[in-house]
Amino acid sequence: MSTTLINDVKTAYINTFKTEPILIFSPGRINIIGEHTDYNDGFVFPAAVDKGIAAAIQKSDTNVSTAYALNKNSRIEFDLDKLKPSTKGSWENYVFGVIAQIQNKNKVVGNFNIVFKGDIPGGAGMSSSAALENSVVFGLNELFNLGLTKHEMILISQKAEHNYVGVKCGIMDQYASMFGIKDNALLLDCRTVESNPYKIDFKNHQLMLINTNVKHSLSDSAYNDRRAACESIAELLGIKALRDANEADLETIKDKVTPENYQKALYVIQENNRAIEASKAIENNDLDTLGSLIFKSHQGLQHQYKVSCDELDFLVDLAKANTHVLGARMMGGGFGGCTINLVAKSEAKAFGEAVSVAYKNKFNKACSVYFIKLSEGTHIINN
Ligand code: GAF
Repeated sequence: MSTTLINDVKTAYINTFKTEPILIFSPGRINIIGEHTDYNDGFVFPAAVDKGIAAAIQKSDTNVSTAYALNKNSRIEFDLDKLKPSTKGSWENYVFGVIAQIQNKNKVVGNFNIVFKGDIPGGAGMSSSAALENSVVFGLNELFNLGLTKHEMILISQKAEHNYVGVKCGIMDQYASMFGIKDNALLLDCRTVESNPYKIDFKNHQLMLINTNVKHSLSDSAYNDRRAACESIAELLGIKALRDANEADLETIKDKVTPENYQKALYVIQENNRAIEASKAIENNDLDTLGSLIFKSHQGLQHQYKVSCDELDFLVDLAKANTHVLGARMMGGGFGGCTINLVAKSEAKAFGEAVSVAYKNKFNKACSVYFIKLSEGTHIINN
């Protein structure tokens, strides 16, 4: 976690509002494997990271509330009694959405001011949005003694995303951001919303992210379309969610669905199994198996679920061609953002440099390489 980030929001808060704020850090996340399985009630394997959102928040004694996005130098005042979704794509929807969901639970929020700043680039697929939502709900819970549990808070964050942002996301991002444990990844069962921590020490290997620095449009609608397709197939199968199906079940309705949707459902069933197998591979310290599951996951996301893009595929192909990379795949919703790579520590820097040159030559654009630490979930920073 960057102390500069914390100092920046604190200084901006004090300069603007002349009082001492509560400080919160809410992390983004990575996901080792289990992509697009969360809204199918399946398994995912995320971890909170040391990048995210720092927020300074305090009650206001005026009759308006203020939110100040420091990265964008954008500040808005609003009336808590007149909240409605703002223009699609605008950052204030994350804040408004959370407040509106808290109000829906008949909890009373008073006027407040919040200043926040993040160090996750937008569109990186590392869930800066869940980090922001969680920082707001966590801060308001603290300020107004709302008595919300962490589980209630993440459901509020998720609903904010559904109703105000317009993305029918699963629970993975909000969960990982809220419940992260230092040095651990969490095997999360998205049906029970309970997880098992796995201490991650890959010895001579490490995780490395490469950001394509692209975010293709239509990703939100494509996301919602995929979710709807999965739900309709589950309905056809007479089950609650695709997590309850196996490949043989799917075979029985093959002629009732389009070949495209069949492949999507097959991907979800297979990816769910891969997430569980990955946890066993980690338990057995079998990084070759873990790596090959990660490559297979990308294969499925690219060809079956069809949420990848040229830039991501290019990065994964480079990883495949490098014997020091055991596994690589796109991470998050898709259509841009980062790849996650399991790479030999001694070769990570050289791999990052080689990829950067090749990517620039191919797309005339820079990619970015991140080495992340697995970190604690949303928490208060004591001054
Ligand atoms: C996005 C969503 F927000 C998550 O809920 C999850 O579905 C992910 O895409 C894909 O695994 O990050």
